[in-house]
Amino acid sequence: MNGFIFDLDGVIVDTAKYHYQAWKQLANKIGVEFSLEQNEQLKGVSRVDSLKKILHWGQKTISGEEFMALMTEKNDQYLGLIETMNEDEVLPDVSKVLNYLSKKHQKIALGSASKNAVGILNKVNLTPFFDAIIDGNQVTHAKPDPEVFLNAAKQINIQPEQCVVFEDAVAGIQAANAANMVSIGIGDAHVLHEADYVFKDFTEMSLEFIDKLINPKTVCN
Ligand code: B16
Ligand code: MG
Repeated sequence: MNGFIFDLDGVIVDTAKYHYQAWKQLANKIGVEFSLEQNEQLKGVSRVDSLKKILHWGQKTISGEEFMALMTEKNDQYLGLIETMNEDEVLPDVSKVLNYLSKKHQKIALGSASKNAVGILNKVNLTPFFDAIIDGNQVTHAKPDPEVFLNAAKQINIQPEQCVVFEDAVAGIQAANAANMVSIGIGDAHVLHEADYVFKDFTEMSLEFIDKLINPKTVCN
């Protein structure tokens, strides 16, 4: 039996567009420009580090109190945007892969930087697939630190070397590699070149490939 650890934002659901809207509104309010390219750099980055980056880009210095208020404001805005999210927003073939792994009795975990992960998984009705959920509320060191994935492996009781990570962020791929896990990038092959394998999305991943991950000794052409 192996462990399969999924990142959430960008792998299971596309919440980047909601994070973008919420951050953009907040940044513009404090007089900072915020582009889609900058939003790309926030993928996989924690809420607190995202705000630090935005303030740095805008060369703004604020008090600790203001910082906390802005964090709350962004999250409230984000929660409003994802309120009506449902299973229609699950990315293509994610459910097919989860069903297959579950049918093959593999252990499945979530390894996300988001503090809203549990709520989102519930909204899209995927919670029952997960044997463990490690999110931003349970880690002290953000990706590229391997903590989130090592923690997930521990919870499902599978050795790190027998775990596979699906990630859309460079920092997440680096975290998986640092944890000695098989890293699978979901997205652009150039951006995610440090991953062991890269797929544009799950529609490109065959069940034969997943079989190979489940049992590396399986010969697969
Ligand atoms: P929250 P992941 C990450 O989730 C997002 O990619 C990133 O853009 C976001 O800032 C971070 O979660 C924190 O999210 O504000 O909901 O705690 O990709 O690690 O699943
Ligand atoms: Mg992600």
